[in-house]
Amino acid sequence: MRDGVVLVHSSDLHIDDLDTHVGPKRGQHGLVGLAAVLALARAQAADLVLLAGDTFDNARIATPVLRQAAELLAGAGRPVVVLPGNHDALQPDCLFRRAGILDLPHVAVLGATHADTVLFDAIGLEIIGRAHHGDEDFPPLGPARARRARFQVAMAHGHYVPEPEWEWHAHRSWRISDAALAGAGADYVALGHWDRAVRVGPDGTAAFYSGSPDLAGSANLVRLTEAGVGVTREVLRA
Ligand SMILES: [Mn+2]
Repeated sequence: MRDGVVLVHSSDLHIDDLDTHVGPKRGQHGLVGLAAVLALARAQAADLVLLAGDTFDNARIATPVLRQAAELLAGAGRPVVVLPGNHDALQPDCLFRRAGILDLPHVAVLGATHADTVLFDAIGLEIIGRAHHGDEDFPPLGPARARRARFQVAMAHGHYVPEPEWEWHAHRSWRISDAALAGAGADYVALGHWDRAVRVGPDGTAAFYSGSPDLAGSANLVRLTEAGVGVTREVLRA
């Protein structure tokens, strides 16, 4: 077993049909972002890739676009853990199935291929996360869980709200509190739902939004070792 584990964390790729989302708000297609994230993982020899929600923009995406995404994932060369977000929530006629992604042996889709935990025994890593299943509100980050591996990473797709603003944001769904982040007990919390890359939460908690590839222009490179966690933002190249 190596000394540590290297992860690439991205989110909010919003892959959509090819003729949409190419205006000023989203200047780069989600498939380009996905290719760039996987290229970064390859260049860094990352152990695995985390996609923390809204990989896809909506459930109506044309099947050929879904197939292109599946082809990129098929060539990832390493495990990929996908957390369904509010834009790509799990549904009975799930887009991940239509894409063929559920058939890829090295791709885990939380809530579909795995309930809420993916264990990588060989590298001593456990990934936990609660998938979105629809529009209903729920706490995206669960309580601390007993460890089954030396490293534990939590994924969550939702809206971080600092303690003083909690009530002001009562209208929002999928709020993530300081208490939830502090109580998660994970070595790293991989967040999605925001387009910008930012660290959030109380001191002593390694909780990061990666931001989207097209707006942040980067992904998070996470190194977990016995000494702690190191996080850097890495520029993505198309
Ligand atoms: Mn979202």
